[in-house]
Amino acid sequence: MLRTMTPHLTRRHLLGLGALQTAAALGLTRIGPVPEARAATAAPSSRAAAADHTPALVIGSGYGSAVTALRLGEAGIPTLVLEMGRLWDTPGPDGKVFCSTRAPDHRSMWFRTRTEAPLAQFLWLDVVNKDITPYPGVLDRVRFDAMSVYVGRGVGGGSLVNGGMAVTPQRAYFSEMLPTVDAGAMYDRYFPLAQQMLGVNSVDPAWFESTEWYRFSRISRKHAAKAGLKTVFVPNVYDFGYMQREAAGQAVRSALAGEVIYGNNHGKRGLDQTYLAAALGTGNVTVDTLHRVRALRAQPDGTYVVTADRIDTAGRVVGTREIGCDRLFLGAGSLGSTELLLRARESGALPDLSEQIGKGWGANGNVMTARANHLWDTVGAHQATMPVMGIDDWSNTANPVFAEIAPLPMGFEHWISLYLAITRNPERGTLTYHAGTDTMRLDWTPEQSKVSGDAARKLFDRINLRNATIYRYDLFGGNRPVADDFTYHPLGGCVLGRATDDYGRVRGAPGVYVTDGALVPGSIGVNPFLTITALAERNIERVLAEDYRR
Ligand code: FAE
Repeated sequence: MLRTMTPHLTRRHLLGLGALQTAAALGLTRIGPVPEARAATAAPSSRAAAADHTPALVIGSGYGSAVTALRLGEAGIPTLVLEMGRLWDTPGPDGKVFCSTRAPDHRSMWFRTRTEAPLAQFLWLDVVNKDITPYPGVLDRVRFDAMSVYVGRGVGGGSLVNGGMAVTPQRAYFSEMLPTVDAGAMYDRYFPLAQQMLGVNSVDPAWFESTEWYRFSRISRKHAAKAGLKTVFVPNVYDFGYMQREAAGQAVRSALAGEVIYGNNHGKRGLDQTYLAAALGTGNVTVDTLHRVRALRAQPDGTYVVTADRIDTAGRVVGTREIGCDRLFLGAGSLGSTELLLRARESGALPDLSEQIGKGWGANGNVMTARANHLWDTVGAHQATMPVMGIDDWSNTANPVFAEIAPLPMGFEHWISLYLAITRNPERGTLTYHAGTDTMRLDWTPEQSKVSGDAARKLFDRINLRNATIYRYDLFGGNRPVADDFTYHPLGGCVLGRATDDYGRVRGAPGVYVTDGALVPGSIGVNPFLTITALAERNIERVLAEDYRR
């Protein structure tokens, strides 16, 4: 089932979407290659991939992986993508691929018996989370001692569950975080390329001003302005033309039906409809789902072997595969890629990996907070789930904060203004591997999170003071007005220029590359997927030009 139409569909996209639909219809865990697409590929590879060996292997199917798979496929290199989650393209008995935030079921979370939504309570009551049957659901919450991390699972990674905000970082801060990257090339070429490929668009300002669905944003804008703060529109990959048709009753509702963190059935351009569809359309890319990579090792001839467990929808390991590859691209996300490299280093499988693996991890300064409005400042029972506006106080050197005005689509008036603040937190944690339990830990303390929480509070104290409003204490558990102990934006662990060279080549393992959010050193000042995509484009271009010409 095609969830939404991508604009400017190329023949390659259509071929790839066909492969996705075929796999979904037949219930296959292997997607592609499409025979027609192979024939249409301009530069067919001279090296066919043997069953247990592939020229290029990509782990994960999020932003970094999807970019890498497309560019490898276009270059005619047979590429196998291994993704631990499932393909999200088959409707359940209710006719929908994904469940909504208001009625979560087994599809919502990765092997849980109860959902673990970011907002745990309402009026201090445990009414948000629901009991569910364990299943490879689309959202995971990875819990460490003092921080938990939300990630997407499935073909498309985080693009399946995220809020779609596609934000370009401030150039000065980008250069501060990634000083060895040529910012000119990024801002002139790779950010625009990523925007175009991901289908980034913006809400029509006139519609925004008039629609009931964004009343919550306008109220927060008014309160920010009263405190002398500037707001900006934030671009998104959700198709706003589709959203306007939803509002007009001409299209099936998705963003206007409470769908977001457990997936969108329509309107959102996930990677399975953009980069991954185009990658499959090259005819050189295959995706194997429900394959969880557990180990990597080097062969004496300079190739690599990956060990992957095949799991079923009950979570049982139903087989194990050993797959050889000439080159290995890690795109399992900040946590996934770092864990694989740490385990390989500590187990002696890749002993020459840098001591920098695991370092430089950060939560992008994430903080959620909520304010209680006056009775006359209604936020509306109807709220679109895609945020389109942020309070931009990043240039305030005393307390830089970029705070998105987040929806809380409960279907009734609740007078709550909700925010996801991104703060400039210089604290970094370290990921470490413990062989006895075969687990990865995050060395991160509540004090390190407090730096983010305090910065967010400074901004919202100011807004509350000017508007004579207060925080909500009933939403995050423990009577807290801010939640700084979870993140949607895990970054770092294999930082560019430290654990890798300046293009993601892993130090101490020639032919192994990191492609994802693990490259970004803990903070980027805005929501990160556009940066991860643009950086992956830059890196794979260089790798194809240099490493494949040798
Ligand atoms: P990611 O997209 O996480 O993909 C990694 C993939 O690897 C996943 O599909 C995993 O299942 C898979 N994987 C992991 N380990 C293994 C393994 N061992 N074997 C096989 N497969 C594996 O990586 N960012 C924005 O810019 N804007 C937003 O509006 C936004 N909202 C968000 C809302 C939510 C609820 C969440 C969770 C995140 C949000 N993010 C947002 C963050 C964004 O989705 C995230 O930065 C990117 O998805 C990270 O991209 P990566 O390529 O690093």
